[in-house]
Amino acid sequence: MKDNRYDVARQTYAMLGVDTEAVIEQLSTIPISIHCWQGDDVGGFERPDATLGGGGIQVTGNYPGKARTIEELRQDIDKVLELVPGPHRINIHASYGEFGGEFVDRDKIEEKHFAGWVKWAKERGLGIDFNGTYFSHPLADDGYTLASKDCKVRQFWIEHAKRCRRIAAWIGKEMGSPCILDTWVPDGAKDFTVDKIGYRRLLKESLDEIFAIPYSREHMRDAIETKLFGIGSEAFVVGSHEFYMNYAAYNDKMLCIDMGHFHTAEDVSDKLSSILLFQDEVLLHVSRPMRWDSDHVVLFNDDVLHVAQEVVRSGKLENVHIGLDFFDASINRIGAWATGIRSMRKALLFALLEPHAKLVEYEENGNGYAKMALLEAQKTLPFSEVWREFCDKYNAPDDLKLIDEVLSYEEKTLKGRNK
Ligand code: RNT
Ligand code: ZN
Repeated sequence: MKDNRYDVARQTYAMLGVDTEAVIEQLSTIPISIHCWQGDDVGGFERPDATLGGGGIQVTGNYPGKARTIEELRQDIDKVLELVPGPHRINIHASYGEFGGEFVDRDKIEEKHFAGWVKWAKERGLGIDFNGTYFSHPLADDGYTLASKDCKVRQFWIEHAKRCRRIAAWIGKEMGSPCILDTWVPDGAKDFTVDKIGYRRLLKESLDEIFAIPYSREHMRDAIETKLFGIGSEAFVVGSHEFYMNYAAYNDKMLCIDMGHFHTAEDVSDKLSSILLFQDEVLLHVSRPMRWDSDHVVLFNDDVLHVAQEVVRSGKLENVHIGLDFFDASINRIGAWATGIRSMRKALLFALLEPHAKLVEYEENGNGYAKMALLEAQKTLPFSEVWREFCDKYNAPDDLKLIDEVLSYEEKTLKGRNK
C-alpha cells in the first residue's frame, strides 16, 4: 500500500521532470544543526540551578520534564534523534560544558570541558557547532559585554570569546569537520542611547582583538549574529544588521541570520541572495518570530519555506549552514524539538522538489501566469508521500506516529523527573 502511494508520487513528480529519488539522496547530504538549548530552556549546566537570565531573550512556560543534567539532556537528544530523519550536527553553548561540579567562570573554560560532548557526538556521527555564552551572568547584567565601557568587563568577555574560538578549533579538529562558532552578544539598551557610535566602536575593537588570532578554516569558522532588538534592548542593539554586515564584509567573517531578528513584516529569505553574492557562506538560525518573541518552535510555514527555496534556488546549498534557534518551555520539549527540526527538513524537501528549470523558463519568457500557476500547483502535489519515504529511509516515524512516540516518552521518562 505505502510503496504504491510513493510510486504514484514519484511518477507525478517525474512528469514535471523532478526525480524524487535523486532529491531524497540530496536531502540526505544536508545536515541540520540541532541547538542543544531547547531541552533545558537555555539554562546550561554551570551551576546546579542554572537558568536563563537577561540578555534580551526569554523562555516562557514551565512544562514538566525539563532536563536537569547533561545526562538527561543527552538522553533527550538521543530520543529526538530517533524522531528526526536525515543527518545532523549538535550545536552547543559554552554554558553546557562539563565542569565536574566545580564552578568554572566563562573566562576560564577550556577544551577539556567539552571533551565529553566530542566523545558523545563522535559515537553518534554528529558534527558539533559552538556558541559563546554572553548572558545569564552577573557581568552581563547591565546589558553590555563586548561593548561595555567598563574595561574590566570588556576584557572578561574578550577572554571568553578567545577561549571559545580556541575550543571551537579544537572541536573541529577532533571531529574532522569545521566547527561553526556563532558569536551573539546581547549588548544594547532599553531606552534612547546617546553614544551609539561609542558602543559600536568598542564592539568593533573587541572583535578585532578576538579575531586577530588565526585558525584554520578546516577546524573552525566564525559567524557573527545580527539583531534588531531584544527584550530590554528595544531602543538600541549594538550588533545591528548594518554593523555586522559591514564587519563581516570587511573582515571576511560569516553572518548569522536569525529569522527572529528582524521586523516581523520583513522577508528574511530575500536577504540571502544578496548576502551570498558577496560572501562565501552564511549561518542560519531558523526560528519563528511572533510579536515580541523571536524564538517560537519552527513550523513548516511560508517564511521557512521561502528561506529553504532561496537556499536551493540560488544554488548555494553547500554554502549555507542550517542551524535552528528556538525554545519553548510551555509544551513537551522533546516534541517541540522534533517538530521544529522536521519542519525545517520538510521545507528543504519541498524546495528540492521544485521544477526549478521550468519555472525559470516561464519567468524568462515573460509567462508570469504559467509561473504563478505552476508554483500554485506544487502545493497540492503528493509531497507527503515523498516526506514519508524520507522518514522511512531513516526509520523515523511519520507525522502522526511522531505524536504517539513523544507522548510515550513523556509517560516513560519525562514524568519521572521532578519539576
Ligand atoms: C538571541 C540569539 C542567540 C540565542 C542563542 C541561545 O537572540 O538568537 O542565537 O538565541 O545563543
Ligand atoms: Zn539566534
